[in-house]
Amino acid sequence: MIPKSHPRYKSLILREKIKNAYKEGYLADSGMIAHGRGEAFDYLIGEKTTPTSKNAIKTSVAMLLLAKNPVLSVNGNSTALAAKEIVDLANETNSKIEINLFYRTKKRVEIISKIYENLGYNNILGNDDKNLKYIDNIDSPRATASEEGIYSADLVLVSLEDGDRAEVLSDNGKKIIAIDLNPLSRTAKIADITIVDNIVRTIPLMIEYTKKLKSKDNKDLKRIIDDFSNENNIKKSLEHINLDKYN
Ligand code: PTJ
Repeated sequence: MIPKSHPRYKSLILREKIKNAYKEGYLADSGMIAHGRGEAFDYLIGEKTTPTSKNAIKTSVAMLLLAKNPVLSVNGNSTALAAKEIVDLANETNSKIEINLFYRTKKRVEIISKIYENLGYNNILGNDDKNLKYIDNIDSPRATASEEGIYSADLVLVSLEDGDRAEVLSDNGKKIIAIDLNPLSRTAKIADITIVDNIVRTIPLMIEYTKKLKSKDNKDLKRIIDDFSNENNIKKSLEHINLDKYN
C-alpha cells in the first residue's frame, strides 16, 4: 500500500499499474523498460503538462474532429495507464480503437480486448487475426492493420511506441498524432503533431478540449491546425527539458 503522503505518490501509482498489467499478462516485459524511459523524461519536464504541450493537445483535437476515419492505436502500456480515458476519447471524437502490438501474442490480444469490453467498448479492432491486413515495409507484428481501422484511417493516434511504424503510416498518407514523452524519438520526429507529455495527463485534457472545440466550425478548426508547427513544438518541448532547474 503506497501512502498518499509519499512525495512520489502519483509516480508510484503508475508503476503499480504497469507492474499489475505485467502480472495480468498483457503488458510486454519490455513495456516496463519503456515506462522507465518515460518516467525519466517526465521528471525532466517537471511532471506537468507544459503550455507547449497544451497547444499540441488542442491542435490534435482539432485534427481528430476534422478526420474522416480517425483511429486510436493501443498497446499494452497505453491500456495499462489509460484504457478508460481512451474509451471516453473515442466516444467523444467518434474515433475507433485498434489493438496494435509490437510483441503480439494471441493471449495479450485477448486480455486487452476483454479490458475494453469490460469498459463497455465492444467494437475493438485489430483482434481478428484472420481478417487482418499488413502494412508493407514494417518488419514486425506492428504491421497489422484492420481494414476498417488503421488500414483505411486518415489519422492514427499512436502512443508509447517508438520505431518505424509512424514513418510508414505517414508514407501511406496518414496523419499521425504521437503521445511521447521523448521529444527525440523517431515517432516524435515523424508525427504531424507530437504531444510531449504523459499519456495519463494527455488523454483527459484531450477530452476536455474536445468538449470545447466540438461546437466550432471546420474553418476555425483548420485555422488552429494551420497555426501549428511541429518543428517549433518539438524545439520548445526540448527547451522545457533544461538542466537549469536545480535551484
Ligand atoms: O505492447 P507492445 O507489445 O506494443 O509493446 C510496447 C512497448 C512499449 C514495449 C514498445 O512500444 C516499446 O518498446 O516502446 P519504446 O520504443 O520504449 O517507446 C516507448 C516511448 O514511450 C518512449 O519514447 C517513452 O519515452 C515513451 N513513454 C513511456 N511512458 C510514457 C511515454 N510517453 C507518454 N506517456 C507515458 N506514460
